[in-house]
Amino acid sequence: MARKRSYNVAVVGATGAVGREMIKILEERDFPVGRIRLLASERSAGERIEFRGRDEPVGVLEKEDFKDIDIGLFSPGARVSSEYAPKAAKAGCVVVDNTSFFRMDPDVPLVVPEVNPQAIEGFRKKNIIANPNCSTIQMVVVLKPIHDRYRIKRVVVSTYQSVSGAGREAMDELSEQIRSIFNMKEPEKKVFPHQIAFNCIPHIDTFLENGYTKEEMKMVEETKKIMGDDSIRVTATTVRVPVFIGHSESINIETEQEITPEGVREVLEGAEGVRVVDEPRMSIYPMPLDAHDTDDVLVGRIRRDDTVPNGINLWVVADNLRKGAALNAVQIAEILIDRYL
Ligand code: NAP
Ligand code: 3JM
Repeated sequence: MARKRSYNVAVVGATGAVGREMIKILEERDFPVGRIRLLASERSAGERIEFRGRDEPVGVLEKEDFKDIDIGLFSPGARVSSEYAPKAAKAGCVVVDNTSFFRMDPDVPLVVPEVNPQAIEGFRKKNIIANPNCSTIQMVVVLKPIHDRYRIKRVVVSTYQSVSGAGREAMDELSEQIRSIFNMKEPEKKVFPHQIAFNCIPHIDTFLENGYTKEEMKMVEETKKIMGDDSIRVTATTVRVPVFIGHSESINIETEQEITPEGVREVLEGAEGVRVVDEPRMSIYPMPLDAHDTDDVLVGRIRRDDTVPNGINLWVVADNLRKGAALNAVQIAEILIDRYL
């Protein structure tokens, strides 16, 4: 059978922070899109978004039957995906879903192309592939090459997550709070449980019985599934900070094998999707402002943790809307069409 040259693609949640980035990345990477279908809720019906120089209409997800769509890039929230991703999948569309809903389903692959591209093959069971959480993605891109060389036993991670991870309204909330404060007005809060401007909130997603948040447990569970190794112990603290784009992570790693900062630097310099930015004497290290609009996961502050026999500390930053969400999904779709469709 002759290989199809182009694919009809639906972007579901097209008007959101992730969806808009998805549209931009499809265009930038010249993804072989035949027809594009932009979908959102009734609220957005009639809006138009530019793709390849044309204003494309935004349609209503509920009314789409997905019969002539090959690939669906979904980011409409977990509840909406739980209902519509299986419908699209049943109609023959392969869904790459950005929400947490399917991630831990044993019949759904959870993929970061630099780490476990081979897992994509499992899409055939449900026609759904899950994109991991933004904080998990940038962490595992860095952990994988270190694990392959030194075998990781335990990871302690603390995150500094930007407001764009909570969507468009969250970005507006930070802007409006800053404006209000400078105008001596009381800042309003709708999205976050506390004022986010000039603050840090150690609370992302909801709290669980064990005292952790769901966001923290996503990092624990997803890491094991993607790395294909349940023995890696991960403990996380996830914090929202008043940054618009770019998540940062302080990562402490303990390994089986003897590990050195020089060895880690060498491993990371050869790793796909990673850029070492580490000249602290010149005040050079990764920061969210530098990660914005780039594809790489930036790593710096590589140093020994001498409180344990084999320990390393790292500082890792990436654009959460790109590698943390839309870019990772498009990279999955690229492998899908290259190897499987
Ligand atoms: P957002 O900016 O709030 O956008 C939400 C999108 O979902 C909008 O396009 C919205 O359409 C659409 N939507 C909401 N309800 C819908 C419905 N009933 N039917 C169809 N479309 C509906 O949020 P976001 O940051 O793009 O994130 C979206 C989802 O992606 C998250 O909920 C999460 O599960 C996942 N995600 C986000 C990130 C991240 O870094 N932001 C990372 C990984 C995964 P309207 O404009 O019509 O309301
Ligand atoms: C990132 O609909 C929702 O409750 C979405 C919540 C959400 C998620 C999630 O759980 O899918 C917001 C931001 C994520 C994520 O990537 O896990």
